[in-house]
Amino acid sequence: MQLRYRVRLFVLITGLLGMLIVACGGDAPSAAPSAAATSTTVATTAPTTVVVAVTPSSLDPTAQPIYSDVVDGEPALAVFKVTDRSIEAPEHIPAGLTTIRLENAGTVEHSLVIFDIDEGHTVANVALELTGQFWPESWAPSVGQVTAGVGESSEWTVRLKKGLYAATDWTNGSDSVPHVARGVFTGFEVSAAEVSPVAWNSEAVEIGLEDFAFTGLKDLEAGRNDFRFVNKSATQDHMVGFVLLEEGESVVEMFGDWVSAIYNGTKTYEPVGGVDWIGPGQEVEYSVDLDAGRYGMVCLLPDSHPGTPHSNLGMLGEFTVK
Ligand SMILES: [Cu+2]
Repeated sequence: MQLRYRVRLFVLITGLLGMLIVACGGDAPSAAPSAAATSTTVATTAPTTVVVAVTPSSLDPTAQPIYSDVVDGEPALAVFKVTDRSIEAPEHIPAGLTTIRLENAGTVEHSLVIFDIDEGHTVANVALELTGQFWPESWAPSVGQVTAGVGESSEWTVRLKKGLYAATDWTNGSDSVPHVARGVFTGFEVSAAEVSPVAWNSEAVEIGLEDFAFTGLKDLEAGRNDFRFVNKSATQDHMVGFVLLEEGESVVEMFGDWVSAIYNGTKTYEPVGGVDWIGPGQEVEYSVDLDAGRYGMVCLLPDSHPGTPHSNLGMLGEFTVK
């Protein structure tokens, strides 16, 4: 588990460094993460053998519906079943508070990110952009990303508004090819107005995501904890990653100089989940079971310019669960 997470974060950070290099070149104003990095080298160019699938993965017309209507004031549930080559998902979802669930039916770890696409752009545009190592933030802001191991699921809740959305996994497979280039993407339409609006969970612990700090952290009780992450930045994507700290460890020591730490290759830690790529102004809900212990909260996403991880800029926190 620890090794897996270290490798995954290593892939992330090499992606960030690829982006930094692109950004310094001055030709990527949208701050594009590299989707081509591997776990052993810092790749700065896209694989040349990628065949881009430009149509959404096909849906099995006989499959059971995987969108459930709202029940008892709860958010609706939309299930995204991700394999190594496709995403099976609802094509239409009514507007409103919706829980997006990633079910990993593949043979490797998968992530699921959702983009809210501006008019005039398509799902294929998003897939091509990500395959070419560009992040489509100026015309398709992301509304969150979660990750799940083989046979596992992970979910978060967002308020969907009318429009076209893309769902994909842009992270690399074990062959260093981004899953999006293998056909792991699809699109869905969110229709019109909410029929009966569902409110955010008023009991949730609200965590503010600011440039560059977490606000609202407090000590919690063991068990299921409900959070609402509110990105208060006008320009930056942020994430919340939970990590379990061992006796005597501090999150600043662990992540305060994340770029150096990852290249030392000596630090391991216990992942406890979280939500990545929450776009500017977005708010999401996320629930997680926490055992008693000390936890760190980290944002490892890159500053738009020059690409420094937010953790290096102070976006770190600690709390205790009793
Ligand atoms: Cu951040």
